[in-house]
Amino acid sequence: MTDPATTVGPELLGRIDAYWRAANYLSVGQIYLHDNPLLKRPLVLADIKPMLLGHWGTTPGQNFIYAHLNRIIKRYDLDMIYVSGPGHGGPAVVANTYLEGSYSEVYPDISQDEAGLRKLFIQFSWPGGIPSHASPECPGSIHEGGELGYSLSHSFGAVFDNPELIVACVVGDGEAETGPLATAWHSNKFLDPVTDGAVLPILHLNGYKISNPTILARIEHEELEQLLRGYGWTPFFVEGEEPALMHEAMARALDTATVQIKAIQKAAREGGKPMRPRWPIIVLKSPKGWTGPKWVDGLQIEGTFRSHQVPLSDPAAHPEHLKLLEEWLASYRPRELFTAEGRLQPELADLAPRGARRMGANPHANGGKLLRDLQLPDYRRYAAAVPSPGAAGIGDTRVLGPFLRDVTALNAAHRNFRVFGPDETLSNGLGALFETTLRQWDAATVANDEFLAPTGRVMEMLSEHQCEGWLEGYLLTGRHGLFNCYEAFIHIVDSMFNQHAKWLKVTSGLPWRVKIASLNYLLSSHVWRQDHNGFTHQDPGFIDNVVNKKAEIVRVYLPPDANCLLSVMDHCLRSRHYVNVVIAGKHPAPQWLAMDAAVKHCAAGIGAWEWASNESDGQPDVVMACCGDVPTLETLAAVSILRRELPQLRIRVVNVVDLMKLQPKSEHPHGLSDADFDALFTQDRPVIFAFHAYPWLVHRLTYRRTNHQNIHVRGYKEEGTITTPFDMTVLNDLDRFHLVIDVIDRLQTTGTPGRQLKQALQAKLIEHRHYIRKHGRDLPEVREWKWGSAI
Ligand SMILES: Cc1ncc(C[n+]2csc(CCOP(=O)(O)OP(=O)(O)O)c2C)c(N)n1
Repeated sequence: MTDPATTVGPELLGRIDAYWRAANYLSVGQIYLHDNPLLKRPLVLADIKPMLLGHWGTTPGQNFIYAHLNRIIKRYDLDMIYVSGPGHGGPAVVANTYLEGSYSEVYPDISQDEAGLRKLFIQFSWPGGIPSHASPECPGSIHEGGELGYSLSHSFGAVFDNPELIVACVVGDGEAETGPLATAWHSNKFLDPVTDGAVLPILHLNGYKISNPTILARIEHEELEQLLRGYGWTPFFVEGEEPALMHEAMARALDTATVQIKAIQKAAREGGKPMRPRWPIIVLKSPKGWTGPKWVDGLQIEGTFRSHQVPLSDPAAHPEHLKLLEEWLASYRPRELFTAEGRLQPELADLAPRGARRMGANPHANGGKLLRDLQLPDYRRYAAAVPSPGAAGIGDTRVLGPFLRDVTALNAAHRNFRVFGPDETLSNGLGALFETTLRQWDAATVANDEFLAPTGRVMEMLSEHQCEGWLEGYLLTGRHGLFNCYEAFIHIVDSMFNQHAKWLKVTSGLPWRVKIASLNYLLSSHVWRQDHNGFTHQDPGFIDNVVNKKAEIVRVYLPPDANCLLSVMDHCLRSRHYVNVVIAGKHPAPQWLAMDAAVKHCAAGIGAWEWASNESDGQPDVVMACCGDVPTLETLAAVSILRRELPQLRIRVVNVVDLMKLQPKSEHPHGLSDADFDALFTQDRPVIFAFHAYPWLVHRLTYRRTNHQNIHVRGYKEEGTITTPFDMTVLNDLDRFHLVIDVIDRLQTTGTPGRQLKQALQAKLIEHRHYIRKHGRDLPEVREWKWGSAI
């Protein structure tokens, strides 16, 4: 490998320094200036924004990195995007995309002249303007970095199946203390140098967080180096504060890293031998708030935590700060950098890459541009046979498995579909995937390992954070995917989901951002069937969090059986710019709808099941509603008892697949109109609603409906343990016997037969309790119950 260091001469480094100064100038301008953008006259108070908001500390380091990345992109003709871990340094990405011209292309109003500069400055952290982070509004960004920790995972997601792409990922040394980032270093064991691109992490060791030192900056140099090597990286350190020396060191490090990346890829791609490379990483140790005010009000600012946000506060209250600000801005020598008209000097503008090579214009960072539709097989071909309701099923996700297998196979050539999961793909019943693909794994393998290969479509690491972050990065760069997870542990990524949903909301309002594929969750091994694991694994609350998010973005589906699951999943994989949550069981369970009926039911999202109901004149005495596979089973079993024991009772069975149907139309695009809701749930009849998750959610969604006061919801009440499947429902009052008792209690009209039935069922519940304790399994009549057998 040649040492490329000597190839960057002083003239070029001098221009890079000027470019860096220009970006720093624009960054300070964004934080402070309301007018006088080129400092053509002395600063006065009226030139300063009334509210000073933003983060300076991280910004000059990121400007430094961006300027140097521009050089290597041009030198090696790299296809590169930039991920800003400390994305709160928004001024840096805005300044750099403005300097390279991509910003003005997206926002022509922010032109590359004095008027545009003025607007650029005013809009930052300004009402009606742009946020202070590397927000979706900023071209080139796939990662806001507001909530720290996900930069490396996003970066790896972006380069999977993008063999020519390199993501330069700035990792904050504070960010590196987060759990997700700490495990993300291991992503290098999952990257195939043949079929994937590369991530070049740049650990930004500026030493401080908001008001604390960072751990990585306060361990010995050798210890940090060992840590990074231990994670399988080859570190290159760029350390100091003297700009001229730092430019030289950074240029050398980047050349070396790029040459190494290219060499690794060449060897792997030509050699044909599986390998796990020790990819390069750069550690940039530079002062926080570099080039900013050194001391203010007797306190050191540059090189300390005090530079994190706005180093010079409120010049109105501190007139001397105005002078300091002017000196600070002038220190970048703006007249050397910009023409009198406010354009970047041509010899500096020339440093930026051209066209789509500019990091703000790279189509990978606007993934919808590259998105191609998935090829989907006809899901009806995978249907479970349902000759009549109640037919035996093998486990709903196990029916879905072959469909996903064939989705994978059909799109293998395009390499644009992956399934992610924290070691649960087999456990969740999706083993059929391994008939066509393997788990991607570049670490060592030994005899008896299963389904591991350097390249594969299934990504499994026991980190829900990585699965989520990888998938988000994969989707944001224009591909498709599915995250399968135990229902209880998807909570681990509650917050990541939040951030992704926010991203989707904002980008859906930006006409230049092209819609991306939806983020699809398949939650299995759910609360009602955690027979192995018990209470720790029982938590259906993820969807409580999900429905907080914008109605335009979130969809929640609870298919009652396998054919409905197939129909729902086909729909989700075709959809764009949503978060779809699908909850489905993996255990053998009765099937209700043949495929044609399932398609119709899922298209409607909710509906009365006439075959299970016995109302004749559209005037039921009671509505038995159910949502989720186990609640549907218990409801139908309850209905069969009611129909047998209280045959005069008129019952309507309503099944809900699409949870958002419950919300009013004004609140969610899927919501039923009030008239339709009333037609299904009546205006005044009791509704016994058996629900998969926490019962309050149904109340939340229906509180405005006419008949809300008559809706009685049974769901998970945080009663769980290792017990029989039926006992789980009993513990939470969701079982068939409780549901029947609920009907009797709500209807005062069942008279003596009702009272006797209630008594018999109460006795049955006691019998159940004794039986399971003695035999370790459910009563024969529960285990062997079949729809139709007892009606
Ligand atoms: C998950 C999360 N926790 C806390 C914060 C609040 N916060 C914003 S910036 C910051 C310090 C970041 O330090 P570092 O990653 O080193 O970035 P830099 O020093 O470059 O600003 C913190 C704690 C956050 N944004 N995200």
